[in-house]
Amino acid sequence: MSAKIVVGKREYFKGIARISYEGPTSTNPLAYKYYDEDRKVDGKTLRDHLRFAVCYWHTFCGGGGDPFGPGTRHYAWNESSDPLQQARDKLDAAFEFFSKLNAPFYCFHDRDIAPEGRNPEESERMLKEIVKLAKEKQEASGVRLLWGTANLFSHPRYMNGAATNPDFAVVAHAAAQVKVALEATVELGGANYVFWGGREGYSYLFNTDMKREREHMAMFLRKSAEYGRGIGFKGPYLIEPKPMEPSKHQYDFDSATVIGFLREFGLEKDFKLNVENNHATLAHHSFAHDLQVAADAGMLGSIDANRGDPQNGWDTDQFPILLYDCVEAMLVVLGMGGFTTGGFNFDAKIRRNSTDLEDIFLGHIGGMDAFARALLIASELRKDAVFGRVRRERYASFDKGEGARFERGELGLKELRDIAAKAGEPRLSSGKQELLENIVNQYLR
Ligand code: XLS
Ligand code: NI
Ligand code: NI
Repeated sequence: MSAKIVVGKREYFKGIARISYEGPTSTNPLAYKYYDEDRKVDGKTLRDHLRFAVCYWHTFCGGGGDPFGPGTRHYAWNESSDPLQQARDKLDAAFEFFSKLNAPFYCFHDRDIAPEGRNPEESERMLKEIVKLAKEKQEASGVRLLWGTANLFSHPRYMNGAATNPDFAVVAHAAAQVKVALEATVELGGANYVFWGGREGYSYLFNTDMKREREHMAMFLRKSAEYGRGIGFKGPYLIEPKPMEPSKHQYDFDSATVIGFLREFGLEKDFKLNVENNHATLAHHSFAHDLQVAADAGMLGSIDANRGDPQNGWDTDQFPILLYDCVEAMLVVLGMGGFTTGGFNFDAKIRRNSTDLEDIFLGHIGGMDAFARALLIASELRKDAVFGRVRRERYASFDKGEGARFERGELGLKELRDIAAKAGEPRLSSGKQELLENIVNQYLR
């Protein structure tokens, strides 16, 4: 079902109506060219395949500030000098935006939707008030919560980490925040709960007990997971890997590191991964690589959809528009059978000099169209006889005979040596990379 448009006391996006599908030849910038939400691909609608979410932080909290200068966008919903009123206005603007864009989901940090108070009680009270209003908005619009999370990185108290802070008093504060953020997520029917540990890492090894910090992080995650289950949270907890920024050495470096960490501490049943394109590239992987690592472990929970800049070494969080990247991602997602609770969250922001109010619509339309188009292409590619066959056939020698016995663990080095001696030098077989690359390009239409 499409979202029902909800406008608060004041209409923030005047002159912008529902964004609808108009097809690839449309010249209307405020229309979808590929995201035809009811169209079915492989038995599922585009809406259910992609489960798009808008993030609160970049879209409604960020105004374009960077380390060299302040924000350039002065949004009307940020005008009130009373922080709680500002939060209410922002909520109105956010739901007007979600519903006009017709995005089925959204995501937030606790501090995006409500201000930080002078103490945990005050912060809790304000968050609860906004959650109550958000619930009404969700019901009125049909827009749902993909995931909630706690901001454990902005406040100065977290400068040495949150769960991994060397000071126990800070760890307790972080826990107080996660407790309420979990309650908010449950109250709003969130499908997942995310942990991104931006400050969980270190900058100098010789003032850091890394072993102890990682153990604290595992304990913190275990206690958080237990609490969430106790209040009825059924979805997966997701760790979002990132190698650096703001910490130099972030403990959740990449998919492989996080999977190892979860298994090391016995957390793999409750936790999966939320993989972000720009974080994968900061770890010197491709997006598809980190997705595949998570998928192979049965732990690809959700995606933060964005893109980095090939020349920059930081998280530029641009909207994903590179079709080739998106197709590779969709091949992995379709290959694992699609999402269950997860989706594509646009953890992406418009550029500092994108100052028109419509620009946040244009960014999201571009990202949604890129993934919709990629989904159609990836689905076709997966049906291409040659494209599928090459990978399968490369491993055919393990499908029967001695190869199959090796996979079953029936052959030791002694037997393998005798097999090699008998068979002689193996025939070289081509990896057929260029063939596959050319086929992919043929489908990019
Ligand atoms: C920052 C992260 C962050 C998480 C949510 O780089 O991507 O935005 O997605 O805390
Ligand atoms: Ni990021
Ligand atoms: Ni992210």
